[in-house]
Amino acid sequence: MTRSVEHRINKLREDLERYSYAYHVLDDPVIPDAEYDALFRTLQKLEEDHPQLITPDSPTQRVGEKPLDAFAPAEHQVPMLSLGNVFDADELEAFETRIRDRLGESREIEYTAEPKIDGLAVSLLYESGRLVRGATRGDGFTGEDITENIRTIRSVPLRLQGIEAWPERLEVRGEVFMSRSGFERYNAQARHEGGKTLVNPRNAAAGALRRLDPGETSRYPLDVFFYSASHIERLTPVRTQYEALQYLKDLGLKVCDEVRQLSGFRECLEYYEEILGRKSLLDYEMDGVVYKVNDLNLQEALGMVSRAPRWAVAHKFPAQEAMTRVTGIRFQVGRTGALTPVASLDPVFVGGATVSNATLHNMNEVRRKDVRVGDDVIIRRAGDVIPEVVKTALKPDAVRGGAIEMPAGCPECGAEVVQVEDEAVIRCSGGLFCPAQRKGAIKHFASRTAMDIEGLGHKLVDQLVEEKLVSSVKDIYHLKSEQVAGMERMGELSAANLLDAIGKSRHTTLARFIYALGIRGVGEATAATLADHFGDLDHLEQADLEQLQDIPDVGPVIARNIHVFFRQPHNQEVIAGLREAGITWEVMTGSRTARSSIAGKTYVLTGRLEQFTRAQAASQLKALGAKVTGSVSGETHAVIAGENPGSKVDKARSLGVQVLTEQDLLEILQDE
Ligand code: I6G
Repeated sequence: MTRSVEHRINKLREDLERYSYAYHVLDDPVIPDAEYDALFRTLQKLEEDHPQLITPDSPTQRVGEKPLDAFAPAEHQVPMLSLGNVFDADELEAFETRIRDRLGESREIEYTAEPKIDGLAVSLLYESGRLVRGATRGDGFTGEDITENIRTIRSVPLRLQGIEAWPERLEVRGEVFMSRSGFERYNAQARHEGGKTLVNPRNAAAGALRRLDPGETSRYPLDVFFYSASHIERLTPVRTQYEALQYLKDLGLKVCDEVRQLSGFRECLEYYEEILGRKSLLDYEMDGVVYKVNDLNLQEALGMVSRAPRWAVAHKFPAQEAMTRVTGIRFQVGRTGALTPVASLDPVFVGGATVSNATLHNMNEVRRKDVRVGDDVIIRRAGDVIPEVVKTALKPDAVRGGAIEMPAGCPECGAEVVQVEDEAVIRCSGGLFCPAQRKGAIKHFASRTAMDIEGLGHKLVDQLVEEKLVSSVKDIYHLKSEQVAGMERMGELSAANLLDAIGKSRHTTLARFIYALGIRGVGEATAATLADHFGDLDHLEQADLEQLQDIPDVGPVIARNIHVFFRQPHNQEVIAGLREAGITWEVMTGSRTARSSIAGKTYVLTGRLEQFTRAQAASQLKALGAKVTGSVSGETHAVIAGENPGSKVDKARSLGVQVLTEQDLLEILQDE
């Protein structure tokens, strides 16, 4: 009896999967909805009567019953990178030129081109063909485990289709989105039922994917396109991006059908223009197109820069614009003291959201655009970036207010406002005495991509600073629950949760900690590069300007910011306080400096070198953790002698210190 039931159940599951695939992935239904529903109910009934036969990948098991308390962290096996952008034909040509130069390639480069969907990046893990995990992008290294929510998306297979043996592990990346038709249908239904309507598909998809109750997520019409895979171990090797996408399709994973193979940047431009012309006819929102070098070997040869692949780029669509009126202009003080002029606007709906504030960036822009209170203006909103005022759109008879002047004092603390020569930005000189800067630094420190202290939101930070309970980031770790519970909208439970989150943040990564310090110009990618390079904070703190500048992506300005930051007594005191409060991270033994065999050894350079100046050679050695000094002693590991070396070589010989040639130096640098 059970065997025949099992057989029926398996057959129903297979049929339902096939019908669902035809409907949700191929967009080509093969049976009427009512028939599908009837078969689904039959399966449900059989499983109800024989619960021992329920398996997690049954079509009836998409929606888990229990809401979660929180999303668990999900570490990505391969980091989720970001994409560089180009905005016009010249920038695209430059992208291609960079690739050709790097590869020394004179032939046309082949690309794949596909829409850049305006959704949320996700990473899905299949083990032996079964979906075992779904995660958000997060900071690129660790996201949130949203497996239960991903399972509710009908176009995500819970079990891969078989064309041959599945790879043991397959990690696929894609974009979750809400189709325009799904969005319209949802809103029509909501209006009909007197429920809440959604504002735009992107925010709706983001909100739906972050619901703790998968039952709630399943109410939204989410969809997905996959665009890349890693851990492919298969019989037939995949040689190109295009073949990889074909492989994903063969496994039943949904791939956008606008993907093309193209040759040279001119064909990419044609693709861009063509798809831009008909983008409103497509059922999904997109903010550009993505080109990728097709040949996977070339992708590998090109590698990455700043956590973005050199072999791919997003070509963004022009931003969306609207007209409105400026009702006021105020200056907002950021965490680095920069005063940003912000225009308050008559609210206007643009690019799927209502906008009532737009940035004017800096005083140079205010003067150049000559924006005044009362002016009609054009504003622009593009993707996730803050809306900006593009220009005035004055009527001929417009009566105008006075020109906007740079404020003499900081609107938050009254300190003098200064403009550094050659810099467009004006800054409050109050430093961390300015409450806005202090609040900004603390908010940044606690933010999700920094120390990730859940519950320490902007309003609470404002209160804690105003009540003088927190004046620097180290004070966060000395907060008492009764102090927190006394704040507005906080109770004992939320205070306990916050203290718990603060406790958890004590164990972090070096990259997050460096980023959290808020050094000007050091974003997430640079912080990760610094962590990777130095392996521990002590090495970074002690690094000199040359060592810092030698790191890819760290130019002279950022190198100076880092150098100055670690030499300020106030910052040293805060870092010491944080360490005393128990903040720890793992020392990265795999870092370039830590694993270098010359780290800690002392070298002396003398004579004229052929390949580089002595200063360049010194800084490359220092970048690997070596010391370079001017005089030879018993501590010297080796003297590197160029042409006409002089007395240092004699001294080395007399002390028994080895003397190396420029060629030896090149080999050392290459080996490391
Ligand atoms: O964010 C992305 C969107 C679309 C991507 C991407 C993509 O391909 C169609 N591809 C890569 C390689 C990355 N981000 C890093």
